[in-house]
Amino acid sequence: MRRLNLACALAMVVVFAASPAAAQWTSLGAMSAPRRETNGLTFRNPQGTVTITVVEPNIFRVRFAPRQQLGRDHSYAVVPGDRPDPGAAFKIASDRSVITTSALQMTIRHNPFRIAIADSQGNSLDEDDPQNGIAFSGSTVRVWKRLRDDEQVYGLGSKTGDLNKRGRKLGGYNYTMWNSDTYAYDPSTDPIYVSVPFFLVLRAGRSHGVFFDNTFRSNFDIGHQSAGLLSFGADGGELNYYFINGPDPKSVLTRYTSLTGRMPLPPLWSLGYHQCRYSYFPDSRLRFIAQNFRERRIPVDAIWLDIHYLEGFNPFTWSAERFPDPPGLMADLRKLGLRTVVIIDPHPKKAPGWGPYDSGLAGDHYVKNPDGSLYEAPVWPSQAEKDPGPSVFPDFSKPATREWWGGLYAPLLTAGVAGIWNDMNEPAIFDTPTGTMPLTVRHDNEGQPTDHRAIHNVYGLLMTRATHEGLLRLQPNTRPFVLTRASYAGGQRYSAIWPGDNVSDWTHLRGSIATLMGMGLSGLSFVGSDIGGFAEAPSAELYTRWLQAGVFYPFMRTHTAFGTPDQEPWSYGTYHEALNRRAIELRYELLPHIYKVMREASLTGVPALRPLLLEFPDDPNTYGMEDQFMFGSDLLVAPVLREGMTEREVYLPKGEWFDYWTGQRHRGGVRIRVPVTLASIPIFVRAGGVLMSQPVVQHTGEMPGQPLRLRVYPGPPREAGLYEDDGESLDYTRGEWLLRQVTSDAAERTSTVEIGSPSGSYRPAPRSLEVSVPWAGEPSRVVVGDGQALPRVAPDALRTQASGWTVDQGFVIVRQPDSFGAVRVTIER
Ligand code: MIG
Repeated sequence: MRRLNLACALAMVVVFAASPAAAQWTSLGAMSAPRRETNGLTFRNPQGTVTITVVEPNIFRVRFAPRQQLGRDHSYAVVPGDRPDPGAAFKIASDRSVITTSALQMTIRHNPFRIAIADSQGNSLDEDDPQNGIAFSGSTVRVWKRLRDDEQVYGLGSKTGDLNKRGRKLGGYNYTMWNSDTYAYDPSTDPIYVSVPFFLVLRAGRSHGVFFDNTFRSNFDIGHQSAGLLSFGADGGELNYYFINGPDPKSVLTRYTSLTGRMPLPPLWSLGYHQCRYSYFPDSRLRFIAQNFRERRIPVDAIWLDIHYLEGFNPFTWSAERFPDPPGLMADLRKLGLRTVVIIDPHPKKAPGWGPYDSGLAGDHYVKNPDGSLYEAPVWPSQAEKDPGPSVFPDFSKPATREWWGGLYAPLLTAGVAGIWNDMNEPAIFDTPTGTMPLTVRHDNEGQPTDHRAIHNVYGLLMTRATHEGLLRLQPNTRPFVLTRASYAGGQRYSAIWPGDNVSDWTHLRGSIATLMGMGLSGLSFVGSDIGGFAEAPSAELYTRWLQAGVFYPFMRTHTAFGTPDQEPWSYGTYHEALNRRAIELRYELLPHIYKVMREASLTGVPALRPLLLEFPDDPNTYGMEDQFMFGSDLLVAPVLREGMTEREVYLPKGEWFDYWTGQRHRGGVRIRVPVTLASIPIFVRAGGVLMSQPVVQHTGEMPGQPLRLRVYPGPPREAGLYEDDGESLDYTRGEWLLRQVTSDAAERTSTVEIGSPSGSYRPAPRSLEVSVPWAGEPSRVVVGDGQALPRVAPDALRTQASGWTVDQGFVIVRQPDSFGAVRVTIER
């Protein structure tokens, strides 16, 4: 199976390599003076039409079609909405037009037609290549731009290989967008499951991005065919791209996600640990797994049902034999604090007389052949033991179909399902050379019918949209949880995304970091790879290391393929069970912090799991760094990613850092060597950082009433927001949250931690607040507020006291009831 896939991938690359050479490109040539539009310009000549629009002062949009009129202005990625007048100035001369905003200047030379963008000081950021510029060939459109030696390129969605996309040599163009079911892919497989035609350029700390909003098969050449050129284009549709200014890479992401939307705040339970396999069945097996977690005291929040829970692999059914009482099972799991997530694929069986099939037919919801007949094809239901048959496929590009599909989840929710897993939505089809639908099948395309070439890459996105919107309609005050395999730019609005069928080997563990960081740099914040690897089986050591790295995957789930050995945290003997428990416990200790960072990501589009370059864009050492990462802006994580290590090198950027485990202080700007054991997860905290944590809980339902622990690391005064809400409902969108700012100040003789007055109307259950500060030696006094000195107690006694302080392992810990209001703690030397 694996071989076969590789062979297919190679064949595709070869076919593709031939096409650019064969293409006869027609360049745009000369344009005469443009027509002035609201916030833009239109250029037209016999070859085609170009419009330039100022979206906002930091975003320009360029559209080109080799026709006299542009098509419908429509996007599945860009969030509609009115924007304020960008206040652009236009100067039109005979040979050139210049558009100036408060941040950017675009110069358009008319003959030959070339675009160049500079910042307001005139520093060039992006330029069409003098030789090529915009061109077309048949229905193919493309643009060539200059690529400088010192430009790094990131993003492009879910990709294998290096974080830095420049310099990859695979033959042909080097990155393709065409959602593909690529079981057991390897580091050179491209494309895989998700298409995000967005990239971010970083040059000496200065950053901008380009979003090519075209859903056809597209490709990006990053200095491969010619070292000084970056080009991108698609097999159809318009050349429709946005230039997005920085100047820092975080701003690029914030602006990119102002166009394509942001991840909504996930339910807290979905940030806990998930246990999955292909497949847990029958029901007694699920109960057994759940009981093991609880008896072995290994925290977990969700257990997953893969395709064997279904009757004949048909979505929206239950196997009566394996799962005779789904509501009873799920209620019992819920009593153990476990939620259930079930898989739903986009291929209902063609089964006349079965409700969902019939209602889809009656509503005209299925993809059709060009002659108007139903498109039918074999997917999982064709492999059913009893009564196998072909499937039909919802046309998610039709709004009414999305609504119908969303409604089909009602019985699952009623039965107690908490989350939905959408798989196979590239879409994957069995027994065809391409693995997907014929390019000729018909889609509604929101009222402008088209064929599969235009819809393929958004099929998964639109399925998750149907699911997400359906869940919200059915349970309007519950945050939906959806996981998908395929998606497109903007997919972050509807679901978490996992990069499919990886392999249980060390290369894949290492590769997951670059892939997930690349997804984060493409607007996809809620991501995680299959822990332990999907295909094949990990060694005990590999599984432990993978769980340790997975503590910092935004989405943390173990998953493995059909027929592989058991892959539960206890499947590798008691020694590894203890290590695995400890890794998952760390996830739960840090969950308040993870939640707070995810909430920030939902507001800014800056991903939780992020490459160092996002925090240190001026430091070239970070540009290719993919074996360590940041979680939020305060935690630097350097998991052990190689077998048999006793030491690992960690790069600490300029500034001061604290070892998370020992409190030891390190000056940055250096590489250090950290001794490691099988238990080690090297983590460093940036000086000035504030971490929220809690004692270990077995699931998120146990969090209310737990003490909130704040670890405050002295450093350059920084503000940190402590965010909390009910973790489950949408009340937070109506002000039901608790947000407090923490500032800290370390002087020679005193250290002060100040928690500001709260905003928002949410208040957690009564609990203690524990503030810890790294501290060498013995404090003389600890004072709360304006004067009350707290009693000193022994470390063991602290947790039984309402208030007091102690010194423990390099930290002063101060405990008192959380008033949920402003409070100041002063520690005196
Ligand atoms: O053809 O549902 O990537 O996670 O376990 C395989 C069975 C279909 C592929 C997914 C994988 C899942 C599996 N699915």
